[in-house]
Amino acid sequence: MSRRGLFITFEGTEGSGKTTQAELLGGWLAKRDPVVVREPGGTELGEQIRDVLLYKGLEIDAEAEMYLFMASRRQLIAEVIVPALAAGQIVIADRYHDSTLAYQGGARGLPTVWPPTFPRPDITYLLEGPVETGLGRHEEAGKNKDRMERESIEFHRKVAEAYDRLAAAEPERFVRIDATGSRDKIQFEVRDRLQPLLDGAR
Ligand code: T5A
Repeated sequence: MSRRGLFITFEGTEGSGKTTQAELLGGWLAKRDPVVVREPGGTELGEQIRDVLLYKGLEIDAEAEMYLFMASRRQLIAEVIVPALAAGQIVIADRYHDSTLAYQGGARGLPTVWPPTFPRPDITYLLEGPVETGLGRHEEAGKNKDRMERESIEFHRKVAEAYDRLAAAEPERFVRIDATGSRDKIQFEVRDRLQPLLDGAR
């Protein structure tokens, strides 16, 4: 299948500002009718899996957890991402497979792979900063902790270290951004780094 769209993903630890930036970018690109999705979720099945993974208070085996995140992703790919890219649309994803590589691979220590049927993003923004800052933002906003956010600070540090390794291994895809800057400053950088790809996609 030929791909004509542009696939943009946002990654980072808890509260690093992915949702904020994905939404701001979606607004900026509104004239191009981008598709903005979040993970886990984004489809009926995915939203139900999200609920099971984050909010049901279930004990979930680490490998079962990984397959649930990936099942949600596969449904999103089949229902939304591949059709949108094939139609030439821009897809903006708030988390994608790098999250599984960082959380289930890096922090839980599971062996992970990139399934060949999962499209590779054209560009991945990694929002980087102290894990305490992101967790602190959630506390300030009064967000109820989900199952993953209740993990230890060491767990979240391992996630950050895994992201660091992923970005170092693929510098042509990853754009590292200091997540401690203001929302506007980060968004400016996001747009600036995207412009060459947008020019190329015209
Ligand atoms: N997970 C997910 C896995 O383990 N494996 C996987 O494969 C996948 C896909 C998802 C959880 O599942 C895990 C990772 C997660 O633990 P979620 O609720 O979707 O759960 O959690 P997150 O994706 O981490 O989303 P968060 O809401 O936690 O954080 P964001 O999206 O990074 O941050 P955002 O934009 O919501 O901002 C957080 C707060 O900070 C403020 C915002 O207003 C908000 O209050 N903020 C800023 N404040 C100051 N300066 C800035 N620059 C700010 N930007 C945002």
